Amino acid sequence: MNRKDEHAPSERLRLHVPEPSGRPGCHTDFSYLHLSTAGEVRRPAIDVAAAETADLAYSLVRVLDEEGQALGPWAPALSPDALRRGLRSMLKTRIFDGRMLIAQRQKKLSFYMQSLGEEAIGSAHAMALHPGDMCFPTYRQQSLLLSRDDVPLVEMICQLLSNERDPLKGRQLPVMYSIKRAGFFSISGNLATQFIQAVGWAMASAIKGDTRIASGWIGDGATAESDFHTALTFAHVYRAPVILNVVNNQWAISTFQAIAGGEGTTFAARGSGCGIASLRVDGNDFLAVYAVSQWAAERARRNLGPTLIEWVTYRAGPHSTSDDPSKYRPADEWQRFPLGDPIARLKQHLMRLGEWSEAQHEALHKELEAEVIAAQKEAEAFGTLADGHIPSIASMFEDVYKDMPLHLQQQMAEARRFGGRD
Ligand SMILES: Cc1ncc(C[n+]2csc(CCOP(=O)(O)OP(=O)(O)O)c2C)c(N)n1
Ligand SMILES: [Mg+2]
Repeated sequence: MNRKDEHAPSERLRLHVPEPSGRPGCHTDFSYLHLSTAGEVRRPAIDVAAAETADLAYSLVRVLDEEGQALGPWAPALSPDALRRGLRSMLKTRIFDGRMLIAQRQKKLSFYMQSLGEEAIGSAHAMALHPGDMCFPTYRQQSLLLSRDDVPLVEMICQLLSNERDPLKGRQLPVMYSIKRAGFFSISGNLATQFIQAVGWAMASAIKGDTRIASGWIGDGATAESDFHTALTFAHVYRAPVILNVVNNQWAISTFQAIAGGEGTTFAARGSGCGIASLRVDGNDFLAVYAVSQWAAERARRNLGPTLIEWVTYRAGPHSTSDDPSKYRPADEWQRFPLGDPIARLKQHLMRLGEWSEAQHEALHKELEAEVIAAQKEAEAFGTLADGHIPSIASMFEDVYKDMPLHLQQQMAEARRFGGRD
């Protein structure tokens, strides 16, 4: 054998390109999710070392079983009133999303993004936070706002309509709210920035000796951004008081979560690899979401460090009003998703406890629908995109500098000359 033969390659090299197991017309095989049974996964001590949570990054914390029973060490002690409040937040979010979607189709707003199927995550997480804590959400955490009593629906709808009462003056895309008093940081369209901002804010809170914690949000797809990894390093090194939420809803527009790296491992495992306590949790289980959020918040408040949580869920609607999912996934995929519908699951649990009935559910649905319709009517009186009641062209140039510099004055005059209305 000469030297050349010795090093001859035995196989042509190739790359692995992950593919979803289902496509339009072909059912998804959801065995890739690797589920645990309800009540099975252990609950570690609050001061557990990050390295000792490694197994929790590969299992799935679940509380509610198929029959609606709450099982195991993560079952939280929530009163029936608190559970009914949670159900109300989720239902309100779903009804709000449904109405705003129709309003977009009626051209009253330019764009909308639903959180259909993901309502438990923000609704339960919000219950674990304190006033003054700060969330750095993406565009799919409206349930964080809709579960609060101090954010009027009219204010949210005016933002969506970009009308004259829009607190953001039409400068943000609809759904990109900014409500500081509600602990809801301005949504940035640049994904993954939420994570570095949340960690930075949490570090600042600790530097100031404050008691407020941060909660950062990211989707499965956006974890592929370098900001995600930078945020984990800072959070780990300085033990920042932050909760790092990864919402794995299986899709990033038309891209399956495996393309962002969820195939051979989990998104939660990214956290434990970085020395951060990490858990993978059933995001459609209101009780599991509350219990794990509460655990992570307590760790942050007690200077025990950051926690990364992968919420496993399913984006049941299109990515946005500009998307058509029938092009890339089976139409009935949500019905077949093994973690079910978060609203139906909490409803079933409450009914099992004897604390809820079909009649109460129907009445709540009607009441919330009337509330959303009334707020929409009130907000529309301040204008919609369809009737042209939008902020003046001048508002594009205002509020940037204390005194408008000459070049902006010139550009504003030019915009007006070329037909911009005041
Ligand atoms: C840095 C960055 N890259 C790309 C985009 C375009 N974009 C908007 S939404 C989206 C998909 C994000 O998917 P994921 O993070 O899984 O969140 P989801 O929409 O599923 O909630 C992309 C690629 C963006 N907004 N920001
Ligand atoms: Mg996603």
